[in-house]
Amino acid sequence: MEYFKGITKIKYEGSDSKNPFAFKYYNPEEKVLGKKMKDHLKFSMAYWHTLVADGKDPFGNATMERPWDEITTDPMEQAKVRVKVAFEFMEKMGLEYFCFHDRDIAPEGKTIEQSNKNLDEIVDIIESEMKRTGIKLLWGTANLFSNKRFVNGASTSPNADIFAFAATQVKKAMEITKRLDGSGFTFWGGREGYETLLNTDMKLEQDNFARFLHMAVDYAKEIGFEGQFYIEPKPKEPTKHQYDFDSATVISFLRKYDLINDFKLNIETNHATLAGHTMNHEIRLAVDNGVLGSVDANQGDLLLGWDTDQFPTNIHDTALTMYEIIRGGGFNTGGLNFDAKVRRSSFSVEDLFYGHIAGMDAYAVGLKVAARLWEDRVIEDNLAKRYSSYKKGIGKDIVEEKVGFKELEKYILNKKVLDLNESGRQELLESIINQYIIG
Ligand code: XLS
Ligand code: NI
Ligand code: NI
Repeated sequence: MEYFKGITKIKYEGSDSKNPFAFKYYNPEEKVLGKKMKDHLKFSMAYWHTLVADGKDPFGNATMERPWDEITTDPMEQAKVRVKVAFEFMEKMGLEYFCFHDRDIAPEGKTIEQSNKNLDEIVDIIESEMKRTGIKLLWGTANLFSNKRFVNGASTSPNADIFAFAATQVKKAMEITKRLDGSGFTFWGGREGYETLLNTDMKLEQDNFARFLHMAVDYAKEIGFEGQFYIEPKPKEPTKHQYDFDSATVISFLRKYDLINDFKLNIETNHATLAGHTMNHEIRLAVDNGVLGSVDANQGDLLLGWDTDQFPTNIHDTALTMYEIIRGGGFNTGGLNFDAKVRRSSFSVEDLFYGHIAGMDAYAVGLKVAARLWEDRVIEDNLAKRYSSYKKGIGKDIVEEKVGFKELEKYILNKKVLDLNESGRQELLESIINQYIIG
């Protein structure tokens, strides 16, 4: 059965094309810095936004018109249809990876045994579709936030039974991720955080969170799951104080609890901006600390204070994001997962294609701009010059840790006239970036 009738595989037609069902910039086989575009970018579909989201918001009901959900009202039968829809969509889009939460792919049952049975049944179908198409699982995860039992968090719940339930759920989610040969497993904080200290033992909650992650690492060893674990930082939403606020917070958490060698970061653009950072700042921190793992590619609306999860279309941002990724050596286990949803007024099936095409084209442009900036060493040469005082003399002694306050005082007293500061040339650099974008 074909679900997207009349839509054929999306092809690259170049920037003059007026065909809305074509890539204007994403040319998967084109080589950039010696590697195919598709292997730099490793685009992935988020199952939850593309197959499950229905356009509900706090003020209105579902708007999405999904003919395949009308075929049956039985949730398991619907889940089976959605697998076929998902793979047809990815094939037509040329998306070679996907990501899911356990509860996106199969409905939760009345008991955990029933939920796991539902998962096994759907995973059978996913497995055969993966074999048929060659599409791979970028990462799996567990939904530890939708059900009301997680109202006070999962591994940071004040209720030990909930901690145990969450462990049981993650155990199964790891098993199916291993079965599908997933290259990663993500922990996004969900409701791991709190609203008020009046009722919260923050130290116990954070200690328990770390205990939970150590259990996951132990279990991965036990079952031979070799995928990469990720933590996905996010501030503010859904709890007021999310424990995984941003890259810096997560890195210090991982160090404190001796998890830094077992986890990398999955960094999301909209979460970066919610934390008051740019995406390139968040990636730079991860790269400099050796923990860049994967990216949830989307964009927020800077005028709104929540996670709008829009498809990325801002090529200035995709260029600077790709620059940091290239500078960090590119993806290993990770990729660019479109954790992005079409607006609730973009309710037709075609919009799912337009959204992904927009995002893939924006990242293709970003990649090409970033590659040229990298090859021409525009930013790197400027940095080398700006910090050159640390390559010689007293600066070299500082970097090599040969001097302390006393030696520096002596140096300054002898020196009398300091070397002049140099302009940071921010506006010049910004206009050069524009020049590279426009071409
Ligand atoms: C929510 C997160 C979520 C994770 C996966 O804001 O981005 O979608 O990526 O649990
Ligand atoms: Ni995400
Ligand atoms: Ni998000």
